[in-house]
Amino acid sequence: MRVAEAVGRGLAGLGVNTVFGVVGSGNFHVTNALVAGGARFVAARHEGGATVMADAWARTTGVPGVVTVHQGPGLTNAMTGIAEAAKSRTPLLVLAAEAPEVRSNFHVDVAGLAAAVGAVGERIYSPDSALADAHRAYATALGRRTVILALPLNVQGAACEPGPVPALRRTYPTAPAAEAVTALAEALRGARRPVFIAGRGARGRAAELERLAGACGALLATSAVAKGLFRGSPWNLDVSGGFATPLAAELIGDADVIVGWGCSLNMWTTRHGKLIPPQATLVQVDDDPAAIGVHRPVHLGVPGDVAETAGAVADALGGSPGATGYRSAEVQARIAGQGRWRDVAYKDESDGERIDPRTLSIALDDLLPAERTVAVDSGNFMGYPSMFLSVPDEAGFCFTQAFQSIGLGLATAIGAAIARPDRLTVAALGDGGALMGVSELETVARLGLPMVVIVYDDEAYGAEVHHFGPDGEPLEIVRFPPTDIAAIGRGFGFEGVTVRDAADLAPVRDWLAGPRERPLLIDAKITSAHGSWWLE
Ligand SMILES: Cc1ncc(C[n+]2csc(CCOP(=O)(O)OP(=O)(O)O)c2C)c(N)n1
Repeated sequence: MRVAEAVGRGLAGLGVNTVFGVVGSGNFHVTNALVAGGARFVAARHEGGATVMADAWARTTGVPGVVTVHQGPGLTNAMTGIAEAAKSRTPLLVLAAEAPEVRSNFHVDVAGLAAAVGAVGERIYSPDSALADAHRAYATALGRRTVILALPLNVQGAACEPGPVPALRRTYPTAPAAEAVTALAEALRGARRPVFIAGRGARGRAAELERLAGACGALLATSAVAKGLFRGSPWNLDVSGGFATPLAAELIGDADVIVGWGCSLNMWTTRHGKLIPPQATLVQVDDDPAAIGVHRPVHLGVPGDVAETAGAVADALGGSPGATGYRSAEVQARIAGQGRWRDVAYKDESDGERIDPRTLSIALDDLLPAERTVAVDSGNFMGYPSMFLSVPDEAGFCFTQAFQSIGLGLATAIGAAIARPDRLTVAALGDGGALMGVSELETVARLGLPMVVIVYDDEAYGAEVHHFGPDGEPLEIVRFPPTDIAAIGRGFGFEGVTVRDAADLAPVRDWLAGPRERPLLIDAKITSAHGSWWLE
C-alpha cells in the first residue's frame, strides 16, 4: 500500500468521517483513501472556504475538523482560515501536500507557515513512521490545536506496510486544586453582585455553571463565541463586551466579583477593559494554566476544568440556602424588559429605499424558525445579526472572528450547516464579505443546503466608512457602486430577494413555508447613516 492511502485509511480508522477540501494532484490519493475508509468529502471552491468550513464544523460538533489541500498554492490559499482556527484553538487537522524539492516552484516552508500563524507544524517523515506521524498529528489537534500535517509527495508515493492503528488516547477533565476551590468559594461567599462570564471553554457546561450561579446569586454572561450558552435563564445578560446591551454593560460594570469561565477576558469581551470595574475581584478559571492572566491581571487564577471547578465550588458553598447576591426581583424585571437589543428603543431610519438594519434583523428574528444556527461575517454590520437574531443554544452561534477577517462568514455557515442539518442555517454577511467569499455560494447550491444568506448591503466597506468618516477623511476608496447581489445569488442557483422595506420580506415568508429546495439569498439594501453601536 502507498503511504497516501495508508494515511487516509488510518485517519478514517481514527473516526474521521467528514473531510473538507479542494483536490489537486498532491492530495488526490489521500482524500480518496479517506473516502474509501468511509469519510464524506465536501468539495469547497476555495481552500480558504474549505478550511473555514472544517473549522466551523469542528466548533459545532466538538469533534476535530479535517481539511485537505494541494501543495503550494492550495496551502497558501488556506492560510487565513488556518490562522483563524489557530487563534481560536479549534481542533483542526490540515492535510497539506508538500513538494519536497526545495528548488521546486511549488515548495513552501510548511512548518514555517504553521509557526507564523500559531498552528503546529507536523509531517509524515517516512513510510515507516507514516501512520504514527498521522496519529500524532490527529492527537495534537484533539488537544485543541490547529495542526498542518505536511505530506511530502515522495513519501506519499512510497510503499509501506500499515499496521493496526492504535486507539486514540483518553483524557480526563482536570480537577482544580482544593485550595483554589476554597479561595473561589470564599470570594463568591462574600460577593454581593457576582457576575459569571463564560467563554468557549464553558460550552456544554451551562448546567454546572447555573447551579453554582444559583448558589451565590450570580448573573450570567458570555463572550461572543459562547453566545446562547445561558439561553432561557432569567439571569442571562447575553454577550459581554462590545456587543453588550446597555443593561448588560451597566450590570457588569457594577459587579463586585467577576469570574471568567473558560474565557480569556480579551479586549472584545471587556471593551478593552472598560467593562471590568476597577474595584471588582477578577477570577479566571481555565483548564489551560497558560491562559490565565494573559489578557489582564486577575486576583485569583484557577487552573481546572470548568465543570469540575464549578461543581466543586458549588459543593463547597452547599448546605446554606442560596445567597441572593445580584438576583433581586428588580434586576430580574429589568433583564426581562431590557435584556435583549430588540427591547432597546431606537428611531427606525428606514426610508422606503433602504431598510434600517435593526428593523431588518428584528423582522427576520420573528420570521425565522427558532431552531437555527447563525453564522456571522466581519464588518460594521456584524453586531446586528449577532445580537438581534436569537439562537437556541451555544451550538446555534458560529463566530469565526478571532482574526477578524472578512469573507469567512459564508464558509462558516456551510460548515455549521453540515454539522447541524436539523437546524436552519442563517449566514449574515456584509456586501464586502459576501463578495470576497462569493465562490462558496456554488457550494451551498450544489450541496442543496437549505440556507438563508442575508447580505447587509451598504455598498461600502462600512467599517472603514464609519471609522474614518467622522474625521472628514476621503472615503471614495471604500465605497462601491450598487451590485445586484440577489441576481448573483440566482446565478449560483439561489432564490434571490432584494429587500428595501419590511414589506419586501414577503418572499422570505413564502420560502420558509415552502419546500426550501433552493437556498435563499436576501440582498438587503440597508441604511448606513452612522456606524453601529459596537463600532462607535
Ligand atoms: C481579509 C480582510 N481584509 C480587509 C479587512 C478590513 N476590513 C474590516 S471590515 C471591512 C469592511 C467590510 O465590509 P462589509 O462586508 O460590506 O461590511 P460592513 O463593514 O460594510 O458592514 C474591511 C475591508 C479585514 N478585516 N479582513
